Amino acid sequence: MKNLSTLRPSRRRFLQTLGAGGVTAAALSTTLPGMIPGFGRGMANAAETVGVQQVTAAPATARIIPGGAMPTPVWAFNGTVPGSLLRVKQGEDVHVRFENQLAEPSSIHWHGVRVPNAMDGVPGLTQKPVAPGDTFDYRFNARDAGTYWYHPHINSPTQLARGLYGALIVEEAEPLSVDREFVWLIDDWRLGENGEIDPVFNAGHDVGHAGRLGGLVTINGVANPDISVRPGERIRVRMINTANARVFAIDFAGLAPHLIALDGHPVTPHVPDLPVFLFAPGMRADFIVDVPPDASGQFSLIDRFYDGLENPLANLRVAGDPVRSDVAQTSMTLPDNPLPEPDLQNARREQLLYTGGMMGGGVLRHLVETGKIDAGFLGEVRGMAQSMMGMMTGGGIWMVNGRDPERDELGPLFSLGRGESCVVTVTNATAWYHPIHLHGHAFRVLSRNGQPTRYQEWQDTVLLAPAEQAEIAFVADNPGDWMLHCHILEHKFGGMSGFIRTA
Ligand SMILES: [Cu+2]
Repeated sequence: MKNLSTLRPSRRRFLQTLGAGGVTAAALSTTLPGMIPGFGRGMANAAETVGVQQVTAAPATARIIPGGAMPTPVWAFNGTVPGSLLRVKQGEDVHVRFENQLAEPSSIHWHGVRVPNAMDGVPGLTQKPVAPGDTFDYRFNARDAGTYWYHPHINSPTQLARGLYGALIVEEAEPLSVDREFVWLIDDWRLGENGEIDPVFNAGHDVGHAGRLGGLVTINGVANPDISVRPGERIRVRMINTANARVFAIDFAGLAPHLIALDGHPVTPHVPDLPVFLFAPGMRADFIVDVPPDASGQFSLIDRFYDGLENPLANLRVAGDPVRSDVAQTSMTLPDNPLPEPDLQNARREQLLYTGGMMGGGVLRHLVETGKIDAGFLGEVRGMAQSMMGMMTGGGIWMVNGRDPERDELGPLFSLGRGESCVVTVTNATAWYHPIHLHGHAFRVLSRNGQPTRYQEWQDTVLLAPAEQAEIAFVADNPGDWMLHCHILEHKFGGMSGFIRTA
């Protein structure tokens, strides 16, 4: 296979893409029952959660190779990729009994959900690993509505790449009025010659470049599915990027959907003004797609992140009688979640500086020369980096404030008082994209490259382009130790890791 991870992303389409509140366009799909064999896999058991929900991780097979030539051995939650769709109502108590039938330790992390610390699923930080044959009960209240997901948080580059992920949907008390709803888990698979999942994980080249990119993109385990839609239909599409490393630049084929939520939380509904929507690992995006009442033919959604290496995502085939004669006019505005508003005047200020990887030196130099990185802070970081040199144990491809938090055992990146507001300046002084994910909280993205964001969106995973700097703000209202790491899993492995401590 070509070495995809050395390629540079398309610049012309989204050079400043992340600028004002995100990007995009939109949309999505799912399918009518039975229309695409297997397309609904993993969605079949989407029943309301009642009592204890069992989620078991175990080896399985999945037909992800186009044409159904042969089943691929995978690891799966409840036997399917994606795993069972968990759907609850906002405010509901969730109780999941996780059983590990793998041959190695595992866990479940509830990505984006503001759970109690002991339920966060991070072995070594919030719980013991769940050993083979053991169970662990996860209990939390689903206080925020939105689109979330679950996956292991140990040996993640391997366990996610092998298929361990599923969606958690928390419904609003009053769901939006739409004709249908799709839940799309978008993945990227690196397969070997015989269709097996390439068993080499954390390869040095992947760690230092763009991560483990694959050559087969699927939605809900199906490559480029055909999905039937009707003229005039209004569809809510909940998208989740479950890939280890692939950032998608989604071209919505002129559908111009409205973005209504990011990382589960409502944003002012708007049609993103860039030609593609940048969608990084760990992120979620909810769109309202209105199929034009006079549409015919098909809308082919395409990933355009790399020029010349486009990935087909899905074909929305228009068929049937129009649902309505004009575009639906019902509200697209979601009710706010009960998130604490940071006090920006009195907030503690922290900095996170990401460096390293291939070709990062020039970016760091540029940011220093242009004053984006404070000289005093850089001095502290350099001192720390030097004191680290003797301790390096093979990681340290990437650094966070001069540290390798994945290995250095120097404790939290920073600590906060309970209820304290914090503004963090996050600087990507590398030549690569990084989606930075904070556990247990949502933060507002206040600015990018010094410019206020248009929508001040709440996120738990903020994508930073090379040389980009963002300010995020949150209230440390959830006590415990919380991971703060790059969601390109090979980057985390290589040092883009760490945690913060809330008293
Ligand atoms: Cu990264």
